Amino acid sequence: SQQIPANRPVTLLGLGAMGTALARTWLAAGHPLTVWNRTPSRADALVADGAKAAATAAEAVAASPLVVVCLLDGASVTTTLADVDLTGKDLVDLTTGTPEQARRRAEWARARGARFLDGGIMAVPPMIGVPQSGPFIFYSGSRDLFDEHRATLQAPADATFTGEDPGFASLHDIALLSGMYGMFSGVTHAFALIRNEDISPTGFAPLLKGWINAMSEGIDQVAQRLESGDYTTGVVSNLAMQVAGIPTFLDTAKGQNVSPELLTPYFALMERLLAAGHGEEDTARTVDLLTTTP
Ligand code: FVH
Repeated sequence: SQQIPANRPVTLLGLGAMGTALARTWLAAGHPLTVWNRTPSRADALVADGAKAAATAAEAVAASPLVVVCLLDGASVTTTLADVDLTGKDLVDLTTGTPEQARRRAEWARARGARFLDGGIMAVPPMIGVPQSGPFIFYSGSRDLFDEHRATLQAPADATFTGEDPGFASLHDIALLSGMYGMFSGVTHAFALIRNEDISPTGFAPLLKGWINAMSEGIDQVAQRLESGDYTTGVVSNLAMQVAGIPTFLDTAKGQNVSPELLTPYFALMERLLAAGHGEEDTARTVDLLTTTP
């Protein structure tokens, strides 16, 4: 069988906060690393640590079969790679974008003779290369490319393949981040409620964290109900009971001089479900109110 070198060469385009963090992990793992950045001085510290700086993006791409891009946005990727020969290259784009942009990028790369993987980074730069901080990166697109370069892609963070649809990494990324924003909107409202009272935020925080951790168990139940289509079995806090409680939340917010604007959109969905006769069910059905068949 073919011998695969342990530390394969990597080319990285983009040395912003994230690109620099990625670069450091490949250097630390002993990969020959070629870097390029629009502002060349950002490569200086990496060159001092063993990276090779290319004068142009084309020169950087020519240096390695595996080319990783981590730039600001899709437009900067298009500009950077516009006149670059990608024939026979394995292109991995870790720039954040939409699923549709990733699908278009996959077509664009294929037309230029490259295999393609899109990536969604679930980490901030200080978490990269620090496995105990829990970073991971979603990948989607060419399964072969992923399998062949898996060891290299694992250096910065755990690598999870989400499917051959190139849009799936981005879709998973944005779905998880959306869940995060939902959580923080609840956290924001909770802190606002206690803000003007003699309750210390640092004393309150462990209570809120413990409650949210306990409630996160409900994520599995939502998933099971969506798959089974059964929103009634084993319901412990049905929709009718929860809708009856809405005035308590709104009156408390008013009493604390807190705007209810972060809570009311979700309450409105619950009220719509109740009006449609789903009072005995679980709130998981609100997912279906948000989705329309394409
Ligand atoms: N930093 C974070 O917390 C998040 C975590 C999750 C993933 N994101 C995404 O990663 C991409 C890069 O983010 P970044 O943190 O490295 O961003 P910056 O530090 O702002 O660096 C931007 C790099 O892009 C280069 N660049 C910008 N415009 C162009 C252009 N028109 N042509 C070529 N390069 C361009 C910029 O170059 P320079 O300003 O140094 O010359 C930086 O290398 C991003 O998609 C995040 O959403 C990070």
